[in-house]
Amino acid sequence: MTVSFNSFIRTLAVNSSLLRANTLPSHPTLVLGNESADLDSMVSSLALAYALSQTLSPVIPVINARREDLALRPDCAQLLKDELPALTFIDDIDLKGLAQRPLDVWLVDHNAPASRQAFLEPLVRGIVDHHADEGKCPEALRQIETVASCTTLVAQRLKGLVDPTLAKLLLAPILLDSSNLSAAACRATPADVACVEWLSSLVQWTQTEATSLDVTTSLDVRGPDELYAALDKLKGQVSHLSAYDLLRKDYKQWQVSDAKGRPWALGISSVGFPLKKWVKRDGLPLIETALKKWVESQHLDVALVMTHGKAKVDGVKVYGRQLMVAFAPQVAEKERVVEMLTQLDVLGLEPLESMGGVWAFVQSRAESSRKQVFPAVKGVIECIDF
Ligand SMILES: [Mn+2]
Repeated sequence: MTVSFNSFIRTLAVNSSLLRANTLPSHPTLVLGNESADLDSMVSSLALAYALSQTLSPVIPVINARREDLALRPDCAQLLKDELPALTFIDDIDLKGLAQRPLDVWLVDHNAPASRQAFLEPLVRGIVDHHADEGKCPEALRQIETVASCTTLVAQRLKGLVDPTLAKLLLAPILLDSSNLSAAACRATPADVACVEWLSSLVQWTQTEATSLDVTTSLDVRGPDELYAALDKLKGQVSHLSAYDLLRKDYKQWQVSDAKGRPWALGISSVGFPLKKWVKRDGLPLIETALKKWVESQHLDVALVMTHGKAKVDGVKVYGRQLMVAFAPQVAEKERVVEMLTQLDVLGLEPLESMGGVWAFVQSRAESSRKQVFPAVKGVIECIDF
């Protein structure tokens, strides 16, 4: 007998509160998204937990960010507002404590546990992801395919189970991650396109035109184009965030070993704000201070900040990317690492500024997101032998 999405959410609310209280009696399966906890990660973990709950119980999605950080992600808060009470965030639970008891883990939207969650590795039973395979957890069932949105892979597992509510949840990250299937963004694959077509036909779209204010508060829209526009607007509401919050809003961290076996803590923040606009707002010295504080608070060796967005070039709005690089004070040969980064084809770096140990570049390969940039930077660190 199939479990409806509605009844899954009701059961989940109960199981989540038992998990939070550490009183869940049986052997649970946790479905963990990645630590940037963007819309793709949040929807993928919820929807994969629903798919798995057809055969396993209890299955509980875990949002890999702190509950208070949801305020940094207005698109997620809005789309998932009805499901929110049933959701578990990483700071709601004692993951290390849970890992001491019978526990199965599925990773979604990443394929290797975050460096601070490496203790989960032996517990990972399955992986559904769209990032470059890091080769961890070889025993796990794995589905790693290059699609715009991990949600596409999860949706494919839900054929016959998608009601209008779930269809809209699934559609949202696929539209965001593919820039509404735009050809210029070069992200959508035939699988994403097919998924959007299928899911759009299942959503109950509204018939009446809403004001733009209504749209961002209710997401009650007439079709996928309006849904994309509303989500993109919500996602872009970052101008109220401090420089420090911009660095932590969409962040991932890894541990990479160099050629001499020394571990490097590498963090990459993605900031949906062109550097020019950011510098105009805060000034470069303030951004650099925030970045240094960030390096210190996360105990990083290297921090990369990928800024991106549309900015006016000769009166025309053009999408572009920039990259900032900062190091912990004790890192030797910072200049040499920067030089190696500038030689990466995937980045195409053109120098902008360098002052006070922070380097800024235009990233001329604007199509390269963190998905492409992380493996390339990892390759640089793996070569370091000084
Ligand atoms: Mn993703």
